[in-house]
Amino acid sequence: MTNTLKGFASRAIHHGYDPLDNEGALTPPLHLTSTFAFESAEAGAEMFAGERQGHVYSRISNPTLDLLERRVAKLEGAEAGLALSSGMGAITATLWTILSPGDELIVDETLYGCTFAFMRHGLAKWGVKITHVDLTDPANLSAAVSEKTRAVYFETPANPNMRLVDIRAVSAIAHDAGALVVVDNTYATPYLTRPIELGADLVVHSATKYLGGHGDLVAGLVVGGQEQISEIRLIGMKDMTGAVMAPFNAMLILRGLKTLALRMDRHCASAMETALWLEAHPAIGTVYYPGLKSFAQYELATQQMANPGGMIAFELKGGMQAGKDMMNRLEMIGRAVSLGDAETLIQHPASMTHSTYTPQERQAHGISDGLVRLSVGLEDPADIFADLEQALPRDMKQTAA
Ligand code: 4LM
Repeated sequence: MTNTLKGFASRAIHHGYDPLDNEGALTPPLHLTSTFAFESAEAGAEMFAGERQGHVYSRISNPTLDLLERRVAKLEGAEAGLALSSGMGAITATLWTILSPGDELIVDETLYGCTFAFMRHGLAKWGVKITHVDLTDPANLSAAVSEKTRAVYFETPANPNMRLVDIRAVSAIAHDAGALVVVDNTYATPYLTRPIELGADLVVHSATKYLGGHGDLVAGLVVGGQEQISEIRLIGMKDMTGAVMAPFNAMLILRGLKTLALRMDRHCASAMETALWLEAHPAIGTVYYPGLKSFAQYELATQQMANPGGMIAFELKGGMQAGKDMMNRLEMIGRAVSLGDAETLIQHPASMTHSTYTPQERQAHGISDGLVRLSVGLEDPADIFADLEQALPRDMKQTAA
């Protein structure tokens, strides 16, 4: 019954778990164990040989992680999932598994700072060719793919400048060229966008963000086809990175998922209000938010995203110094990296999350020095506006509409 539920929120609460299988316990048990006892020496050997199902050791699998993996896979419309120690753990384990020296990885222009560093300064060192292509226009991918292209990787919306990529169009071009498509769905979550249903092969997440939702853990997930996920489990996770998720974190994410739909509705509603408020403020230059009519890819956002999300990027007319001054005056809004928490958080990508790019790389990749990133939290929107209002340059203030 729990596996046939149709609604997203119902699946996020119930999928894969029946209390009657666990003495009626409403909340799934937390399996704090590193290893698992074998019924016999022969049974253990069979498990190692892959001839018998079962848990062997928690770097490979664990029942608490298993429930989380099945639940997130279901929410994403994927066959299988794998839980890892961080978003970077999910990204590195996935790419170490699917790439070999000599392969080309085509990636969008804009990526989260550590993902960019892993590819440009890490993977490239091991003989993988990294080619940046502006994927906001899928035609650019057609021109760039070759028989060496093993995979295409992008974020949508991209961190930090909110660029969108048309998942359906890019997946069709990549597949025609025999390449896999890997999408980082951290910003949108499966509640707003389901890349697998649009043609992607693998979806990675920083579960640290909206999936966990409470700023109390670091974790990652990858979902996709059963065969590929098994390979990532046994190669990228078990042998190459060891980046396994702690069972306690899996339990916290299972708890976070129960309110994902509710939280995302509130994040989106408050972010929409905040984006409109910012756009109307005389001290603010450009606001990048997929729900604004002024957003360059507004049409794509309405097709691909159920709602425009909880993240906003904007520039102050006074440039970088004005942005820093504003951040320093904030009282409720937290000056912190990360995103997707109950608390509204603000950060400066050029000097924080994207300082892994050189200044020249930031310029070439559309990350301006004046950009400020806001993760709109779950507080009352009036308190968010009041804090922004008192922090913005005083001589340019206007009364909020
Ligand atoms: C941040 N982001 O932006 P772990 N993918 C995306 C991300 O935003 C992040 C990761 C992967 C931020 C962290 C400090 C789109 C992280 C990496 O931090 O390894 O769980 O995720 O503020």
